[in-house]
Amino acid sequence: MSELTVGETDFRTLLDGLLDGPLRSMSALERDIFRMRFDVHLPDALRPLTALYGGRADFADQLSRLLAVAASAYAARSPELRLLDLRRACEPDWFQQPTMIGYVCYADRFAGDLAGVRAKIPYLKELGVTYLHLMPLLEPRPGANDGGYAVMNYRRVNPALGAMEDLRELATALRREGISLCVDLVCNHTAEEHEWARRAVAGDPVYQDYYYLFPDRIMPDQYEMALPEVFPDFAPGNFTYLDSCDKWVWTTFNDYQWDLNYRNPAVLAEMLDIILFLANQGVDILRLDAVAFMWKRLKTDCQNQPEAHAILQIFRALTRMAAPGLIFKAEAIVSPDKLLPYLGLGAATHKECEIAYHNAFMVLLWSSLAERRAVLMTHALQNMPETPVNCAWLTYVRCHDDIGWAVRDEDAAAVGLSGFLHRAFLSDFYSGRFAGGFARGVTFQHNPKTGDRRISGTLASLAGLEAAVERRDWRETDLAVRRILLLHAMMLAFNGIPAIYMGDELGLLNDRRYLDDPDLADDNRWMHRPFMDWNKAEQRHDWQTVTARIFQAVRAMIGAVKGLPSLHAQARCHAVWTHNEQVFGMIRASARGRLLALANFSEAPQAVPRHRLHDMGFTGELADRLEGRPVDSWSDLRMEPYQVLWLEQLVSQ
Ligand code: OTU
Repeated sequence: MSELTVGETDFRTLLDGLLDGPLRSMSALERDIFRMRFDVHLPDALRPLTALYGGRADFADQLSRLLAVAASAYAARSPELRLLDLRRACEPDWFQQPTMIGYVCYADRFAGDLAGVRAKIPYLKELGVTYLHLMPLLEPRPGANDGGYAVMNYRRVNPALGAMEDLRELATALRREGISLCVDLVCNHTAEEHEWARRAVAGDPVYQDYYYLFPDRIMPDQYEMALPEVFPDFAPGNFTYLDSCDKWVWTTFNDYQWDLNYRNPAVLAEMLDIILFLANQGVDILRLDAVAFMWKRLKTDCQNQPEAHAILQIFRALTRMAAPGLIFKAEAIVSPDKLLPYLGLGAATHKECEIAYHNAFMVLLWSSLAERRAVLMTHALQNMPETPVNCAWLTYVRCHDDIGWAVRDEDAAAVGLSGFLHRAFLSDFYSGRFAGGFARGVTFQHNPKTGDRRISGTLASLAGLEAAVERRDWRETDLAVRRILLLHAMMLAFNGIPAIYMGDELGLLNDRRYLDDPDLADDNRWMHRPFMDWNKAEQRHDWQTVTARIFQAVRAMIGAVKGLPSLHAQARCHAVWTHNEQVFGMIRASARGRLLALANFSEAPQAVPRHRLHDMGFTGELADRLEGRPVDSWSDLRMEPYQVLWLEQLVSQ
């Protein structure tokens, strides 16, 4: 380490300063607990901190500022949450258990406001939900705000949803019902209306250093040469000219979302303070938005830089001192090799984020459905790096965002496809341009420079329900429902926390009402962020309806997952060849048990040869855990259109 490293004695002085400062009124035991966490986690904070700011003359001051933030948050944490911290230390795999079932919604679209969400806890429990992700709920800028991803005050709840006290009460109510709360933290950028941004515009140099501001286009032009565009359609380019102060500001996303400058340690300290503030409201999981973009480097795409990982590791280590019950979910929609490090690899193993979105799996599911073949998915998943054992994927079949066709050229080539043409096929297929297709999606962000076309649409509409119902075609309706259930069964069987997007459990279709709202109209992702249809939800008890068929089947699957130790997130997930290109297979294997999930991705019946099951070690009497039925052990395995089986051996041989 450099001469700027804080020496051994200084750590003691630092700790003493905390014990005599923010921690002074705590009991001896509480102070000892902090001391212990300080000893354990300080090295994990120092390593990345030195990497980022080790060259600064004020490094020691920056370090003590961060530690003071952690200590103050520790002192402010409620007794109930302190107990929760201890409980999670006793049960570190709490979020990996097969009982973790996620549900994602906008509070207003689901239930009006936070109090409304609380009133809907019985509905969530009926479905079997144990993890609730509420979409951005901190105070956004007025008008267009990218679905809440443009925050102007991180310490205030969006007044339309309630107050911070309502969030606290909701978190407590959920916890008592066994539901963990996940909330978004938009840590890459703020709204241009945030106080920091306003002060920057007013000329305050302290706050100008919170963002990437440039006096002219010289640097922006250089950066642009290697930068992609996230919203090429409604927010082209990555910089925005500010009339108010004659400067250019870095805006990766919309022009009102200003990227934060983490080269400035003050920004890191502010964000840590916000993280711990939210932890102390009772939030269990923070979804860290757009983490890949948090560090910029010339001549790169400014994503996945080592320093972005260092920032997350600092957050992780210091949060473990103050509020160790809180875990992190990385929102990094990047290729698998770039994604794995967000779960912590090498020296950072178990020291970064606990959860990350498995975008590739989601995309491959849709790709297999369109192709009626699982070859690409099998190959691509087999070539993914190993998942670290103490983590969980967030598995999903769609979310509030569009679907981008992240199929890698090398994976496509390996199975005889052209990556470019296959992605074009998927865009055509899901936007309804492909003859014989079932999907009703809409193109999102066509990029003429790259040919890239992403897709918007609800699960049910993309899976064919909208077209089938419109045509009153009952055979097609049946097939669409089967597709919807297949996708749910796949995300439930993969390793991680499955997250159902609100309304998919009822088969809600594309909602075009967003077109009437000028703040939303140019962003068709709102089409698949529908308002909850509580009248339709009532139909879930009427077995004759499509709604009930979907809801009750999803609910039954959730019930089945919860009773299957073999689906614990620590169990590895291997894609396997089934000797039938239409049937995808994956094995979940660990000391807890072995389960073979099979899915027929075609609308025709299929068979898997019995000898193939034997090869994979499934020899004895088998049971399908999804339907709770024994399976004939002698003949080849027959599968209905779009059927999924979760096979386990009854007695090990
Ligand atoms: C995230 O998106 C959010 O999920 C989006 O809703 C926001 O618009 C965006 O950040 C800005 O806050 O940043 O790491 O398909 O996946 O925009 C990737 C593109 C992101 C999205 C991407 C994503």
